[in-house]
Amino acid sequence: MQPKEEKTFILIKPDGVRKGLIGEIIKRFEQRDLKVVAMEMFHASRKEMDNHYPKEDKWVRRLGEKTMATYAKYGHDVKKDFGTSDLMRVGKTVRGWLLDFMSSAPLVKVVVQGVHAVDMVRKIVGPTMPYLAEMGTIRGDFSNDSPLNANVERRSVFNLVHASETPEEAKHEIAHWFGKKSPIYKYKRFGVDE
Ligand code: IDP
Ligand code: MG
Repeated sequence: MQPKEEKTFILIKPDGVRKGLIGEIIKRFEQRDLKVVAMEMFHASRKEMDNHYPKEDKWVRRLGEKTMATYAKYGHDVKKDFGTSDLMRVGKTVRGWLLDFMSSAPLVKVVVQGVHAVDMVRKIVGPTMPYLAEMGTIRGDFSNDSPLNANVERRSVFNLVHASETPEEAKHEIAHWFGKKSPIYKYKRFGVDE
């Protein structure tokens, strides 16, 4: 595979769609010379979202760890909100909130292609927690959500966009959301491919 054929997967989350940010979000990938090669609006079922997010213990535990770290940082009692301090159980609860949120309104699925597409898109999107994301990133410019707030409200962090974290994750997610019915396109982009 040529470096500029690297692809990554993006989902504009319900908050991104409902804030009217579809165009703004896609613009930021395009302006960084990434090429949109597939795109569609759809409403995901909870089951589809369940197959999208990894189910492995390792991923669920990491989600639990992230949540517990926020509780420790702000001196809050994880047992009070979650009824447990078990990493897997906390992770499973947060994963459940994520499935509920992601199936609550339409999403836009996008595949973009370009050199270092996976890392470049993560950089443009910004880190997971909007309140920590730098201005200039999508999450830093359009949201101020924090897990402190989200966990108390028993919902996932609203951070506008999902983007694959590794080329392996991108491969799995592109295969999951784009099949024969939703093709990936090939075309030459001015200034990039010629
Ligand atoms: P990412 O979206 O930046 O890749 P992940 O760690 O993969 O972040 O987490 C998936 C999603 O789970 C996040 O985008 C966010 O919406 C949600 N999330 C992560 N940590 C928490 C938490 O502590 N409370 C509520 N939701 C969380
Ligand atoms: Mg992730």
